[in-house]
Amino acid sequence: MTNETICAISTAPGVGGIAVIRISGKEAISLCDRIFQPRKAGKSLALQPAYSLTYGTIVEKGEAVDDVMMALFRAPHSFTGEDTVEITCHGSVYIQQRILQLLVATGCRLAKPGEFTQRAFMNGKMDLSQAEAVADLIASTSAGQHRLALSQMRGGFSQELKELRAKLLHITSLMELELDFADHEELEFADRSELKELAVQIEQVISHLVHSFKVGNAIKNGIPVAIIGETNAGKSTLLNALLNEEKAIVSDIHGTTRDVIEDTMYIHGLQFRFIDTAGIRDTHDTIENLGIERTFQKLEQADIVLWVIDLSEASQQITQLSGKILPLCQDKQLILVLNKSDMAENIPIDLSGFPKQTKTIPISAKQKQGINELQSMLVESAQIPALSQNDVVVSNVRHYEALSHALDAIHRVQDGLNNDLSGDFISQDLRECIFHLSDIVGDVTTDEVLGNIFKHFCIGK
Ligand SMILES: Nc1nc2c(ncn2[C@@H]2O[C@H](COP(=O)(O)OP(=O)(O)O)[C@@H](O)[C@H]2O)c(=O)[nH]1
Ligand SMILES: [Mg+2]
Repeated sequence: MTNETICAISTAPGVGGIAVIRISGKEAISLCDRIFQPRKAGKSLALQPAYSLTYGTIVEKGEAVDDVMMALFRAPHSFTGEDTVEITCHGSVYIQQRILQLLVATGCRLAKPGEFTQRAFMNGKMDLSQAEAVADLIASTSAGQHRLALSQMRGGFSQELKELRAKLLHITSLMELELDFADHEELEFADRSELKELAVQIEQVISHLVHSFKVGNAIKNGIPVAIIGETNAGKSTLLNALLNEEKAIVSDIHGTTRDVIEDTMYIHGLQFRFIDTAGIRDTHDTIENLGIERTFQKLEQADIVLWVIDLSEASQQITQLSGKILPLCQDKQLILVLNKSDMAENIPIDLSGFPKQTKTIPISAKQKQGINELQSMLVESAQIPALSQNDVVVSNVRHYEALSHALDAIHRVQDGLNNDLSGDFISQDLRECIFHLSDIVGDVTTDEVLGNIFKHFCIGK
Protein backbone atom coordinates (compact mmCIF):
# COMPACT_ATOMS: atom_id res chain seq x y z
CA MET A 1 0.00 0.00 0.00
CA THR A 2 1.27 3.43 -0.86
CA ASN A 3 1.56 6.25 1.62
CA GLU A 4 1.02 9.08 -0.79
CA THR A 5 -2.22 11.00 -0.71
CA ILE A 6 -3.43 11.85 -4.19
CA CYS A 7 -5.78 14.49 -5.54
CA ALA A 8 -7.47 15.30 -8.84
CA ILE A 9 -10.42 17.08 -10.34
CA SER A 10 -12.93 14.30 -10.95
CA THR A 11 -15.51 16.18 -12.95
CA ALA A 12 -15.08 16.96 -16.65
CA PRO A 13 -12.42 19.56 -17.44
CA GLY A 14 -13.67 23.08 -17.98
CA VAL A 15 -16.40 25.23 -16.52
CA GLY A 16 -19.53 23.70 -15.01
CA GLY A 17 -22.01 24.64 -12.31
CA ILE A 18 -20.03 22.70 -9.76
CA ALA A 19 -16.88 20.59 -9.75
CA VAL A 20 -15.68 17.74 -7.58
CA ILE A 21 -12.10 17.41 -6.40
CA ARG A 22 -11.22 14.06 -4.96
CA ILE A 23 -8.50 13.37 -2.39
CA SER A 24 -7.58 9.84 -1.37
CA GLY A 25 -4.96 8.37 0.93
CA LYS A 26 -3.83 8.06 4.52
CA GLU A 27 -3.67 11.81 5.06
CA ALA A 28 -6.69 12.82 2.99
CA ILE A 29 -8.67 13.99 5.99
CA SER A 30 -5.89 15.78 7.87
CA LEU A 31 -4.59 17.54 4.73
CA CYS A 32 -8.07 18.77 3.89
CA ASP A 33 -8.56 20.03 7.43
CA ARG A 34 -5.55 22.28 6.92
CA ILE A 35 -7.18 24.21 4.08
CA PHE A 36 -10.77 24.00 5.31
CA GLN A 37 -12.66 26.20 7.74
CA PRO A 38 -15.96 24.62 8.78
CA ARG A 39 -18.92 26.98 9.08
CA LYS A 40 -19.64 25.73 12.58
CA ALA A 41 -16.69 25.90 14.93
CA GLY A 42 -15.46 22.51 16.08
CA LYS A 43 -16.68 20.74 12.97
CA SER A 44 -13.21 19.81 11.71
CA LEU A 45 -13.29 16.86 9.29
CA ALA A 46 -11.24 14.66 11.57
CA LEU A 47 -14.13 14.70 14.04
CA GLN A 48 -16.80 13.87 11.45
CA PRO A 49 -18.30 10.45 10.97
CA ALA A 50 -17.99 8.59 7.65
CA TYR A 51 -20.46 9.51 4.89
CA SER A 52 -20.99 12.98 6.31
CA LEU A 53 -21.20 16.30 4.50
CA THR A 54 -19.61 19.37 6.06
CA TYR A 55 -20.16 22.90 4.84
CA GLY A 56 -17.45 25.51 5.04
CA THR A 57 -14.78 27.52 3.26
CA ILE A 58 -11.51 26.68 1.56
CA VAL A 59 -9.03 29.21 2.89
CA GLU A 60 -5.57 30.20 1.68
CA LYS A 61 -3.48 32.37 4.02
CA GLY A 62 -6.61 33.74 5.65
CA GLU A 63 -8.28 34.51 2.32
CA ALA A 64 -11.47 32.69 1.28
CA VAL A 65 -11.13 30.74 -2.00
CA ASP A 66 -14.62 29.22 -2.20
CA ASP A 67 -17.54 27.98 -0.12
CA VAL A 68 -17.66 24.22 -0.46
CA MET A 69 -19.17 20.93 0.74
CA MET A 70 -16.79 18.26 2.01
CA ALA A 71 -17.95 14.66 1.65
CA LEU A 72 -16.11 12.27 3.93
CA PHE A 73 -15.41 8.56 3.44
CA ARG A 74 -13.39 6.48 5.83
CA ALA A 75 -11.27 3.45 4.92
CA PRO A 76 -12.12 0.83 3.92
CA HIS A 77 -15.61 2.04 3.00
CA SER A 78 -14.78 4.24 0.05
CA PHE A 79 -14.30 3.72 -3.70
CA THR A 80 -10.52 3.42 -3.29
CA GLY A 81 -10.69 1.63 0.04
CA GLU A 82 -8.72 4.53 1.61
CA ASP A 83 -9.76 7.62 3.52
CA THR A 84 -11.28 9.90 0.90
CA VAL A 85 -12.60 13.43 0.79
CA GLU A 86 -14.59 14.86 -2.09
CA ILE A 87 -14.69 18.62 -2.25
CA THR A 88 -17.66 20.00 -4.11
CA CYS A 89 -16.76 23.52 -5.14
CA HIS A 90 -18.07 26.04 -7.68
CA GLY A 91 -17.25 25.14 -11.25
CA SER A 92 -14.93 27.98 -12.22
CA VAL A 93 -11.69 26.65 -13.68
CA TYR A 94 -9.83 29.24 -11.60
CA ILE A 95 -11.35 27.96 -8.35
CA GLN A 96 -10.71 24.33 -9.27
CA GLN A 97 -7.06 25.03 -10.09
CA ARG A 98 -6.49 27.09 -6.97
CA ILE A 99 -7.87 24.40 -4.68
CA LEU A 100 -5.82 21.79 -6.49
CA GLN A 101 -2.64 23.87 -6.12
CA LEU A 102 -3.42 24.44 -2.48
CA LEU A 103 -3.79 20.70 -1.94
CA VAL A 104 -0.46 20.04 -3.64
CA ALA A 105 1.21 22.76 -1.58
CA THR A 106 -0.20 21.10 1.54
CA GLY A 107 1.26 17.70 0.68
CA CYS A 108 -0.98 15.90 -1.84
CA ARG A 109 0.35 14.57 -5.12
CA LEU A 110 -1.58 14.97 -8.40
CA ALA A 111 -3.18 11.65 -9.33
CA LYS A 112 -2.18 9.82 -12.50
CA PRO A 113 -4.86 8.68 -14.96
CA GLY A 114 -6.94 5.91 -13.42
CA GLU A 115 -5.02 6.02 -10.14
CA PHE A 116 -8.13 6.07 -7.95
CA THR A 117 -9.45 2.97 -9.70
CA GLN A 118 -6.01 1.36 -9.56
CA ARG A 119 -5.98 1.88 -5.80
CA ALA A 120 -9.46 0.38 -5.58
CA PHE A 121 -8.05 -2.69 -7.34
CA MET A 122 -4.91 -2.78 -5.18
CA ASN A 123 -6.97 -2.53 -2.01
CA GLY A 124 -9.17 -5.42 -3.08
CA LYS A 125 -12.30 -3.34 -3.64
CA MET A 126 -12.69 -4.87 -7.09
CA ASP A 127 -10.85 -7.26 -9.37
CA LEU A 128 -9.10 -6.13 -12.52
CA SER A 129 -11.95 -6.94 -14.89
CA GLN A 130 -14.25 -4.82 -12.75
CA ALA A 131 -11.74 -1.97 -12.70
CA GLU A 132 -11.55 -2.08 -16.49
CA ALA A 133 -15.33 -1.91 -16.64
CA VAL A 134 -15.19 1.42 -14.78
CA ALA A 135 -13.42 2.94 -17.81
CA ASP A 136 -15.94 1.33 -20.15
CA LEU A 137 -18.81 2.65 -18.08
CA ILE A 138 -17.47 6.20 -18.26
CA ALA A 139 -16.98 5.86 -22.02
CA SER A 140 -20.32 4.19 -22.74
CA THR A 141 -22.47 5.99 -25.28
CA SER A 142 -25.30 3.55 -25.88
CA ALA A 143 -27.73 1.53 -23.82
CA GLY A 144 -25.98 -1.70 -24.82
CA GLN A 145 -22.51 -0.47 -23.89
CA HIS A 146 -23.83 0.85 -20.62
CA ARG A 147 -25.51 -2.43 -19.69
CA LEU A 148 -22.37 -4.44 -20.52
CA ALA A 149 -20.04 -2.20 -18.55
CA LEU A 150 -22.33 -1.96 -15.54
CA SER A 151 -22.80 -5.71 -15.30
CA GLN A 152 -19.05 -6.24 -15.59
CA MET A 153 -18.28 -3.59 -13.00
CA ARG A 154 -20.73 -5.19 -10.61
CA GLY A 155 -18.84 -8.43 -10.97
CA GLY A 156 -21.06 -10.67 -13.10
CA PHE A 157 -18.07 -11.81 -15.11
CA SER A 158 -15.86 -12.13 -12.04
CA GLN A 159 -18.36 -14.49 -10.45
CA GLU A 160 -18.36 -16.72 -13.53
CA LEU A 161 -14.57 -16.82 -13.55
CA LYS A 162 -14.42 -17.59 -9.85
CA GLU A 163 -16.65 -20.62 -10.29
CA LEU A 164 -14.55 -21.81 -13.21
CA ARG A 165 -11.34 -21.47 -11.28
CA ALA A 166 -12.79 -23.35 -8.32
CA LYS A 167 -13.72 -26.25 -10.61
CA LEU A 168 -10.32 -26.25 -12.26
CA LEU A 169 -8.53 -26.17 -8.93
CA HIS A 170 -10.60 -29.11 -7.82
CA ILE A 171 -9.49 -31.25 -10.76
CA THR A 172 -5.93 -30.04 -10.46
CA SER A 173 -5.70 -30.96 -6.82
CA LEU A 174 -7.03 -34.43 -7.53
CA MET A 175 -4.50 -34.91 -10.31
CA GLU A 176 -1.63 -33.62 -8.24
CA LEU A 177 -2.53 -35.71 -5.26
CA GLU A 178 -2.15 -38.68 -7.55
CA LEU A 179 1.29 -37.46 -8.61
CA ASP A 180 2.37 -37.28 -4.99
CA PHE A 181 1.72 -40.99 -4.76
CA ALA A 182 3.33 -41.79 -8.09
CA ASP A 183 5.20 -44.74 -6.56
CA HIS A 184 1.92 -46.54 -6.07
CA GLU A 185 0.93 -46.89 -9.68
CA GLU A 186 -2.31 -48.59 -8.85
CA LEU A 187 -3.58 -45.50 -7.06
CA GLU A 188 -5.98 -43.30 -9.04
CA PHE A 189 -7.64 -40.65 -6.90
CA ALA A 190 -9.02 -38.88 -9.88
CA ASP A 191 -11.63 -40.99 -11.57
CA ARG A 192 -10.88 -40.41 -15.26
CA SER A 193 -14.45 -40.42 -16.49
CA GLU A 194 -15.43 -37.92 -13.83
CA LEU A 195 -12.50 -35.72 -14.84
CA LYS A 196 -13.51 -35.91 -18.48
CA GLU A 197 -17.03 -34.89 -17.58
CA LEU A 198 -15.77 -31.95 -15.56
CA ALA A 199 -13.41 -30.90 -18.37
CA VAL A 200 -16.35 -30.90 -20.80
CA GLN A 201 -18.32 -28.62 -18.51
CA ILE A 202 -15.40 -26.24 -18.13
CA GLU A 203 -14.72 -26.25 -21.84
CA GLN A 204 -18.34 -25.31 -22.50
CA VAL A 205 -18.29 -22.34 -20.17
CA ILE A 206 -14.99 -20.98 -21.50
CA SER A 207 -15.99 -21.53 -25.08
CA HIS A 208 -19.30 -19.76 -24.46
CA LEU A 209 -17.41 -16.79 -23.03
CA VAL A 210 -14.97 -16.74 -25.94
CA HIS A 211 -17.84 -16.71 -28.41
CA SER A 212 -19.67 -13.99 -26.53
CA PHE A 213 -16.84 -11.65 -27.52
CA LYS A 214 -18.30 -11.31 -30.99
CA VAL A 215 -21.41 -9.79 -29.46
CA GLY A 216 -19.50 -7.87 -26.78
CA ASN A 217 -17.11 -6.40 -29.28
CA ALA A 218 -19.92 -5.47 -31.65
CA ILE A 219 -21.69 -3.63 -28.84
CA LYS A 220 -18.55 -1.90 -27.67
CA ASN A 221 -16.91 -0.98 -30.97
CA GLY A 222 -19.77 -1.17 -33.44
CA ILE A 223 -20.87 -3.99 -35.72
CA PRO A 224 -18.44 -4.04 -38.65
CA VAL A 225 -20.22 -3.61 -41.98
CA ALA A 226 -18.06 -3.76 -45.13
CA ILE A 227 -19.37 -1.95 -48.21
CA ILE A 228 -17.89 -3.68 -51.21
CA GLY A 229 -18.48 -4.07 -54.93
CA GLU A 230 -17.19 -2.95 -58.30
CA THR A 231 -15.87 0.53 -58.92
CA ASN A 232 -18.62 3.08 -59.51
CA ALA A 233 -21.39 0.85 -58.14
CA GLY A 234 -22.12 3.67 -55.67
CA LYS A 235 -20.40 2.43 -52.49
CA SER A 236 -19.15 5.83 -51.39
CA THR A 237 -22.50 7.41 -52.19
CA LEU A 238 -24.12 4.74 -50.01
CA LEU A 239 -21.69 5.36 -47.13
CA ASN A 240 -22.52 9.06 -47.26
CA ALA A 241 -26.25 8.34 -47.38
CA LEU A 242 -26.00 6.01 -44.37
CA LEU A 243 -23.92 8.47 -42.35
CA ASN A 244 -25.87 11.43 -43.62
CA GLU A 245 -22.70 13.37 -44.34
CA GLU A 246 -20.23 13.76 -47.18
CA LYS A 247 -17.57 11.53 -45.71
CA ALA A 248 -16.22 9.83 -48.83
CA ILE A 249 -15.45 11.36 -52.19
CA VAL A 250 -18.01 10.40 -54.82
CA SER A 251 -17.13 10.60 -58.48
CA ASP A 252 -17.84 8.88 -61.74
CA ILE A 253 -14.12 8.26 -62.20
CA HIS A 254 -13.43 4.58 -61.62
CA GLY A 255 -11.10 3.78 -58.74
CA THR A 256 -11.65 7.00 -56.79
CA THR A 257 -11.78 5.34 -53.37
CA ARG A 258 -8.37 3.79 -52.90
CA ASP A 259 -8.19 3.58 -49.17
CA VAL A 260 -10.57 2.35 -46.53
CA ILE A 261 -12.91 4.94 -45.02
CA GLU A 262 -14.65 4.12 -41.75
CA ASP A 263 -17.19 5.77 -39.52
CA THR A 264 -19.75 4.72 -36.97
CA MET A 265 -23.44 5.43 -36.71
CA TYR A 266 -26.24 4.39 -34.36
CA ILE A 267 -29.29 2.76 -35.88
CA HIS A 268 -32.12 1.87 -33.49
CA GLY A 269 -29.64 2.09 -30.59
CA LEU A 270 -27.10 -0.27 -32.15
CA GLN A 271 -23.72 1.02 -33.20
CA PHE A 272 -22.59 0.09 -36.71
CA ARG A 273 -19.11 0.65 -38.08
CA PHE A 274 -19.39 1.22 -41.82
CA ILE A 275 -16.32 0.56 -43.90
CA ASP A 276 -16.20 1.95 -47.44
CA THR A 277 -13.64 0.16 -49.56
CA ALA A 278 -11.85 0.42 -52.87
CA GLY A 279 -13.90 -1.04 -55.72
CA ILE A 280 -12.84 -4.46 -56.88
CA ARG A 281 -11.57 -4.56 -60.46
CA ASP A 282 -8.53 -5.73 -62.36
CA THR A 283 -6.09 -2.88 -62.56
CA HIS A 284 -2.37 -2.31 -62.98
CA ASP A 285 -2.39 0.70 -60.67
CA THR A 286 -0.16 -0.32 -57.75
CA ILE A 287 -1.85 1.90 -55.19
CA GLU A 288 -5.30 0.89 -56.27
CA ASN A 289 -4.26 -2.75 -55.99
CA LEU A 290 -3.08 -2.16 -52.43
CA GLY A 291 -6.50 -0.67 -51.75
CA ILE A 292 -8.20 -3.72 -53.23
CA GLU A 293 -6.11 -5.98 -51.01
CA ARG A 294 -7.42 -4.06 -48.02
CA THR A 295 -10.96 -4.43 -49.32
CA PHE A 296 -10.59 -8.18 -48.93
CA GLN A 297 -9.09 -7.83 -45.44
CA LYS A 298 -12.02 -5.67 -44.37
CA LEU A 299 -14.42 -8.09 -45.97
CA GLU A 300 -12.99 -10.87 -43.85
CA GLN A 301 -13.27 -8.84 -40.64
CA ALA A 302 -16.87 -7.76 -41.25
CA ASP A 303 -19.96 -9.33 -39.72
CA ILE A 304 -22.24 -7.87 -42.35
CA VAL A 305 -21.33 -7.35 -46.01
CA LEU A 306 -23.13 -4.86 -48.19
CA TRP A 307 -22.34 -5.84 -51.76
CA VAL A 308 -23.30 -2.82 -53.82
CA ILE A 309 -24.33 -3.67 -57.37
CA ASP A 310 -25.24 -1.27 -60.17
CA LEU A 311 -28.70 -2.44 -61.27
CA SER A 312 -28.09 -1.47 -64.86
CA GLU A 313 -25.38 -4.12 -65.11
CA ALA A 314 -26.36 -6.40 -62.25
CA SER A 315 -25.87 -9.78 -63.86
CA GLN A 316 -22.43 -8.94 -65.29
CA GLN A 317 -21.25 -7.60 -61.90
CA ILE A 318 -22.51 -10.66 -60.05
CA THR A 319 -20.89 -13.05 -62.52
CA GLN A 320 -17.65 -11.06 -62.38
CA LEU A 321 -17.25 -10.97 -58.61
CA SER A 322 -19.12 -13.99 -57.18
CA GLY A 323 -16.04 -16.18 -57.33
CA LYS A 324 -14.01 -13.71 -55.28
CA ILE A 325 -16.65 -12.56 -52.82
CA LEU A 326 -18.90 -15.50 -52.00
CA PRO A 327 -16.25 -17.83 -50.56
CA LEU A 328 -15.45 -15.12 -47.99
CA CYS A 329 -19.09 -14.59 -47.01
CA GLN A 330 -20.09 -18.07 -45.93
CA ASP A 331 -20.51 -17.28 -42.25
CA LYS A 332 -21.49 -13.65 -42.69
CA GLN A 333 -24.69 -11.78 -43.29
CA LEU A 334 -24.67 -10.81 -46.96
CA ILE A 335 -26.94 -8.12 -48.34
CA LEU A 336 -27.01 -7.41 -52.08
CA VAL A 337 -27.68 -3.71 -52.41
CA LEU A 338 -29.12 -3.16 -55.89
CA ASN A 339 -28.23 0.46 -56.44
CA LYS A 340 -29.24 3.14 -58.92
CA SER A 341 -32.87 2.02 -58.90
CA ASP A 342 -33.68 5.54 -60.06
CA MET A 343 -32.04 4.74 -63.39
CA ALA A 344 -32.73 1.07 -63.93
CA GLU A 345 -35.56 -1.42 -63.42
CA ASN A 346 -35.30 -3.71 -60.41
CA ILE A 347 -34.67 -7.28 -61.55
CA PRO A 348 -34.94 -10.58 -59.68
CA ILE A 349 -31.58 -12.04 -58.69
CA ASP A 350 -30.94 -15.76 -58.75
CA LEU A 351 -29.55 -16.50 -55.31
CA SER A 352 -28.55 -20.10 -55.85
CA GLY A 353 -24.96 -20.53 -54.73
CA PHE A 354 -25.25 -17.62 -52.28
CA PRO A 355 -25.10 -18.08 -48.49
CA LYS A 356 -28.58 -19.07 -47.43
CA GLN A 357 -29.41 -15.95 -45.43
CA THR A 358 -28.56 -13.60 -48.30
CA LYS A 359 -30.99 -10.70 -48.69
CA THR A 360 -31.50 -8.27 -51.54
CA ILE A 361 -32.78 -4.70 -51.54
CA PRO A 362 -33.19 -2.14 -54.33
CA ILE A 363 -32.11 1.40 -53.40
CA SER A 364 -30.99 4.65 -54.89
CA ALA A 365 -28.07 5.84 -52.81
CA LYS A 366 -27.97 9.10 -54.70
CA GLN A 367 -31.68 9.87 -54.21
CA LYS A 368 -31.57 8.44 -50.66
CA GLN A 369 -34.38 6.03 -51.51
CA GLY A 370 -34.59 2.73 -49.65
CA ILE A 371 -32.07 3.81 -47.00
CA ASN A 372 -34.54 3.38 -44.11
CA GLU A 373 -35.43 -0.10 -45.31
CA LEU A 374 -31.74 -0.93 -45.61
CA GLN A 375 -31.17 0.30 -42.06
CA SER A 376 -33.93 -1.97 -40.74
CA MET A 377 -32.37 -4.83 -42.65
CA LEU A 378 -29.02 -4.07 -41.03
CA VAL A 379 -30.50 -4.12 -37.54
CA GLU A 380 -32.18 -7.43 -38.29
CA SER A 381 -28.97 -8.88 -39.73
CA ALA A 382 -26.88 -7.73 -36.79
CA GLN A 383 -28.36 -10.55 -34.72
CA ILE A 384 -27.38 -8.93 -31.47
CA PRO A 385 -29.36 -10.76 -28.83
CA ALA A 386 -31.16 -8.55 -26.35
CA LEU A 387 -28.98 -8.93 -23.28
CA SER A 388 -30.47 -9.40 -19.88
CA GLN A 389 -28.86 -8.06 -16.71
CA ASN A 390 -27.40 -11.45 -15.91
CA ASP A 391 -25.82 -12.29 -19.23
CA VAL A 392 -22.08 -12.43 -19.05
CA VAL A 393 -20.59 -11.05 -22.23
CA VAL A 394 -16.90 -10.50 -22.90
CA SER A 395 -16.19 -7.13 -24.49
CA ASN A 396 -12.56 -6.53 -23.62
CA VAL A 397 -9.81 -7.69 -26.00
CA ARG A 398 -7.46 -8.51 -23.14
CA HIS A 399 -10.06 -10.77 -21.56
CA TYR A 400 -10.84 -12.34 -24.91
CA GLU A 401 -7.19 -13.18 -25.48
CA ALA A 402 -6.75 -14.66 -22.01
CA LEU A 403 -9.91 -16.74 -22.45
CA SER A 404 -8.75 -17.96 -25.84
CA HIS A 405 -5.49 -19.16 -24.24
CA ALA A 406 -7.47 -20.79 -21.45
CA LEU A 407 -9.62 -22.52 -24.06
CA ASP A 408 -6.53 -23.88 -25.85
CA ALA A 409 -5.22 -25.15 -22.53
CA ILE A 410 -8.45 -26.91 -21.60
CA HIS A 411 -8.53 -28.50 -25.06
CA ARG A 412 -5.08 -29.92 -24.36
CA VAL A 413 -6.36 -31.20 -21.02
CA GLN A 414 -9.20 -32.96 -22.82
CA ASP A 415 -6.84 -34.45 -25.39
CA GLY A 416 -4.59 -35.59 -22.57
CA LEU A 417 -7.45 -37.28 -20.74
CA ASN A 418 -8.71 -38.94 -23.91
CA ASN A 419 -5.25 -40.24 -24.77
CA ASP A 420 -4.50 -41.41 -21.23
CA LEU A 421 -1.52 -39.11 -20.91
CA SER A 422 0.25 -39.16 -17.59
CA GLY A 423 -1.07 -36.90 -14.84
CA ASP A 424 1.86 -34.49 -14.79
CA PHE A 425 1.24 -33.38 -18.37
CA ILE A 426 -2.42 -32.87 -17.75
CA SER A 427 -1.86 -31.02 -14.55
CA GLN A 428 0.55 -28.67 -16.30
CA ASP A 429 -2.16 -27.71 -18.82
CA LEU A 430 -4.68 -27.33 -16.04
CA ARG A 431 -2.33 -24.95 -14.27
CA GLU A 432 -1.94 -22.97 -17.46
CA CYS A 433 -5.69 -22.72 -17.87
CA ILE A 434 -6.02 -21.41 -14.32
CA PHE A 435 -3.17 -18.97 -14.95
CA HIS A 436 -4.97 -17.35 -17.89
CA LEU A 437 -8.23 -17.03 -16.00
CA SER A 438 -6.36 -15.49 -13.07
CA ASP A 439 -4.81 -13.02 -15.46
CA ILE A 440 -8.25 -11.59 -16.22
CA VAL A 441 -9.10 -10.78 -12.62
CA GLY A 442 -5.58 -9.53 -11.97
CA ASP A 443 -4.27 -12.17 -9.59
CA VAL A 444 -1.11 -12.81 -11.57
CA THR A 445 -0.78 -9.59 -13.50
CA THR A 446 2.53 -7.70 -13.69
CA ASP A 447 3.04 -4.00 -12.98
CA GLU A 448 3.67 -3.42 -16.65
CA VAL A 449 0.29 -4.81 -17.63
CA LEU A 450 -1.38 -2.82 -14.88
CA GLY A 451 0.32 0.39 -15.98
CA ASN A 452 -0.90 -0.25 -19.49
CA ILE A 453 -4.48 -0.74 -18.43
CA PHE A 454 -4.77 2.24 -16.12
CA LYS A 455 -3.00 4.78 -18.31
CA HIS A 456 -6.03 4.75 -20.62
CA PHE A 457 -8.28 6.03 -17.86
CA CYS A 458 -9.08 9.68 -17.42
CA ILE A 459 -7.47 11.58 -14.58
CA GLY A 460 -9.70 11.79 -11.54
CA LYS A 461 -11.11 8.28 -11.90
N1 LIG B 1 -28.24 7.67 -60.76
C1 LIG B 1 -27.56 7.27 -59.74
N2 LIG B 1 -26.24 7.46 -59.68
C2 LIG B 1 -25.55 7.06 -58.58
C3 LIG B 1 -26.21 6.41 -57.51
N3 LIG B 1 -25.29 6.11 -56.58
C4 LIG B 1 -24.09 6.56 -57.05
N4 LIG B 1 -24.25 7.13 -58.27
C5 LIG B 1 -23.21 7.74 -59.10
O1 LIG B 1 -22.28 6.74 -59.49
C6 LIG B 1 -20.96 7.29 -59.54
C7 LIG B 1 -20.02 6.50 -58.66
O2 LIG B 1 -20.41 6.64 -57.33
P1 LIG B 1 -19.43 6.33 -56.13
O3 LIG B 1 -20.24 6.40 -54.89
O4 LIG B 1 -18.20 7.14 -56.19
O5 LIG B 1 -19.10 4.80 -56.44
P2 LIG B 1 -17.99 3.85 -55.80
O6 LIG B 1 -16.86 3.81 -56.75
O7 LIG B 1 -18.67 2.52 -55.69
O8 LIG B 1 -17.64 4.41 -54.47
C8 LIG B 1 -21.08 8.74 -59.10
O9 LIG B 1 -21.14 9.55 -60.21
C9 LIG B 1 -22.40 8.76 -58.33
O10 LIG B 1 -23.03 10.02 -58.36
C10 LIG B 1 -27.64 6.22 -57.60
O11 LIG B 1 -28.29 5.67 -56.72
N5 LIG B 1 -28.23 6.65 -58.72
MG1 LIG C 1 -15.87 4.89 -53.75
